Order: sequence, then C-alpha cells, then structure tokens
Amino acid sequence: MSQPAAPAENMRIDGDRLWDSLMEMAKIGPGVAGGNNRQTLTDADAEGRALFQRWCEDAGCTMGVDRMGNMFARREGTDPEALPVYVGSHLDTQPTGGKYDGVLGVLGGLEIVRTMNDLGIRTKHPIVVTNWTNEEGTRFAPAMLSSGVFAGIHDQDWAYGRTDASGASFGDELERIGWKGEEEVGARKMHAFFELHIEQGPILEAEDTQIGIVTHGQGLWWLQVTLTGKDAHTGSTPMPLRCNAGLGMARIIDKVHEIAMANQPDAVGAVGHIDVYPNSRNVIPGKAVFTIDFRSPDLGKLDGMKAALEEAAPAIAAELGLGIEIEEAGHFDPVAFDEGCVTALRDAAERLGYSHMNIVSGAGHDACWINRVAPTAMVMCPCVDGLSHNEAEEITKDWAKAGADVLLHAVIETAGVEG
Ligand code: HGY
Ligand code: MN
Ligand code: MN
Repeated sequence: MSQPAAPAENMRIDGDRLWDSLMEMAKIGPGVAGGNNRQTLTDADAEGRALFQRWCEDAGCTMGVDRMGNMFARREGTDPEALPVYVGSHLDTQPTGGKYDGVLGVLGGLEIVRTMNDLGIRTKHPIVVTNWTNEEGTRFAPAMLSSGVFAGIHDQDWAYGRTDASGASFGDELERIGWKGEEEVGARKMHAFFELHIEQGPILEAEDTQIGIVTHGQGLWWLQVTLTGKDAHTGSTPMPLRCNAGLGMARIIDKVHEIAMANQPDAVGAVGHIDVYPNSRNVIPGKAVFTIDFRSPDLGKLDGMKAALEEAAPAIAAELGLGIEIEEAGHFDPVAFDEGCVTALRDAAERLGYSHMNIVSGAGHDACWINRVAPTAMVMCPCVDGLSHNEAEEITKDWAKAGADVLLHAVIETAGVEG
C-alpha cells in the first residue's frame, strides 16, 4: 500500500483565489496598456489600500498602520507574546507598471492567511501581512523609502520632506490620502520576514525553473546629476558659443553605459529619469537633471562604477563649459539573506516538488532593508520574457501558485504549527 502523502505535501494555497485577487487589485489604478499606474500616495493607492484592508479584515486580521503608512495585517498565533512572522511586499506601482510587481507578495501573503483559515491551521507565532509604502521610489525617491525608515536607514522627517515633480511632499500626500498611521515606525519586532516577488528578469523562465531561492540581492547607487549651461537660440547661436546641458547629459549617459560594460558580467547601468529645461524645440537646454542607476552584486564593482562616474562626469562638464552637481539619491550595499530563512524556502520548494534554483535579485526590494533588522529571505517566480516595469509584465497562474505555496510552507514551518 502506498504511503499516505505527508500532510504537509497536500497543504497548498488556492491558486484561483489568489489569481482572482490579483486581477481585482489590478482594476485599481489601471495603466493605458493593460498594466497599472497606481503610484504611491495617489488616490488610486488609497483605493488599493482600502481594498487590501477589507480583504484582510474579512480574513480575520486586525490592521495596524504606522507613521509612514506601512500596513500590518495581523493573524493571531497561539502565543501572543511570540514575535510575529511577517510576509509582504508593496502595492504601489511604476507609472507604466505591471499587475504583479510587489502586488504578488502582498496578496500572496494574504492568500496564505486565507489558506490557513481554510485548513484550520493555528501557528505559535502570529502572522503579519505587510504593505510597505513607496517601494518604487519613482514619485518620491529613493526606492524602498518606508521600509528604509522602518529599518532605521532613513530619518522619518527627511522622508516626509521628499518631494515629487510637482513639489508635493511625501508627508503632505500621506496625510491627504488619510493613511498616516499612529504607530511608531520600526517599533514592531519580527521573528522573520519573507517576501514573494516576481523575478523581473529572464533567468528562471530561461532555465525552465518554477522557483527562485534568493540568496543575495545586488547593491544600488542612484546618482542625480544636475548640469547647468545657458539657454540660447538653437538657430542663431554659433556652435563654439554654446553651453549645451543636453549635450553634456548625452555624453554622460553614454559614459554610464561604458562604465557598466567595463564591469561585466556583474554590473548594470542606465539613466531612466531625465528632465531637460526649458525643453523647448528651439532652445539650447540650459539645464539638465537626470538620475544614474548603477547596480552590482559585487561591492567593489558597485563603488568602483560610482567612483569612475564621479571622475568622468566633471571632466565632460568642464569640456562643455557646464556647471555640475552630483547628489547621492539612493544607495544600498549588496545583500546576503538569512541562511535559516533561505533554507526554509528551499526545503519548502523541495517538499512541494517545485523546480528551484538559487538566484541573486537584480532589483531592489523592501526585504533588502528589512534584512538589516530581522532574519529575512525572498522567494521568486518567473515572469514572461523577464519583463517588468512595463505594462506588458506577465506571469502565469501556476507560477503565482507555486511561489505562494512555497511561501505558505516556509512561513508555517517558521511560525510553528500548534495543534
Ligand atoms: O528599483 C528597484 O529595483 C525596485 O523595483 N524599486
Ligand atoms: Mn517590487
Ligand atoms: Mn518595481
């Protein structure tokens, strides 16, 4: 007679329910091409938060909110004194974002609570599902702002003062949408933190692998460069007399690419944010403001790229008669996640029979900061063509289910099942 499957092997989430929740959330803050534009602290963000809170309360959780708007939905454990196991990610999106970046981790966390309710599972440690405010850093730089305040990296008042392109401040916008909570940021202590996230790169799909066990995350530098030249007529100004900030920006952008290519295979560099003033067809730009994004899993390469840029950019500016200012707009060193949490995820994938591989996260995540204050690890699922930060971002229902199944098992194992 065949051995009955170990009870745990049959413990799976409800993939259809998770998918339906993802599709429901995706209706809030729709993009123009099938994805999402639910930027942080907008009315759409507020609407998504309200839906998430309703779902959590329907699942028997109590919601706490801290002074950065971070949301914490708590499912009680049998030992109320035990530090909770946290799961979660972010509900805010890029302006041309996908339906799954961040959202899968938040709603995957809710799904494991719903599944534990269905199965009548009681854990020793409470479980808390989290939505971190402003992970993307696209409206208010830097990325992972609120998990950074929670981890003691950023000062709360400094974060409140961050402004968007219109000059609106983070603090005012958080107040305006009604999600400025009372809790002290960072007062909560964690037994562990797990984040489920789409890979946002091509590796898992190319390797035909269902699960990424994230052992490390690459580090990041965001450098905001301001070049100052002189507005002048594009037609009547002789070439030798020009102070063209747009030309300086173009040469520095090319230099960013050159520096990243000189540090292959483990380095990337690009400029995604560009503002040119006065941005008129027949005016030579007198000012250019742009942000350089360097990343590498190798600390030496990461800091070396920054140093190379800080040497080259002023020389380019001087050659063109431009003023230059370089501001550090975001930074974190490469991250090594907690061995115990990583093993819990890998054992879960093994037990569930999902193909899995170790992977380094190319993108930054809230887990990169929470790793500073609690044992932390991440689990990833593939995404189609490795595409993300694009409205065409896609995953399959099976990939979402596999990731949430692994999250379920790792969290239950870490939280301890009682009775
Ligand atoms: O920039 C990042 O890596 C993240 O998607 N915010
Ligand atoms: Mn994300
Ligand atoms: Mn993102």
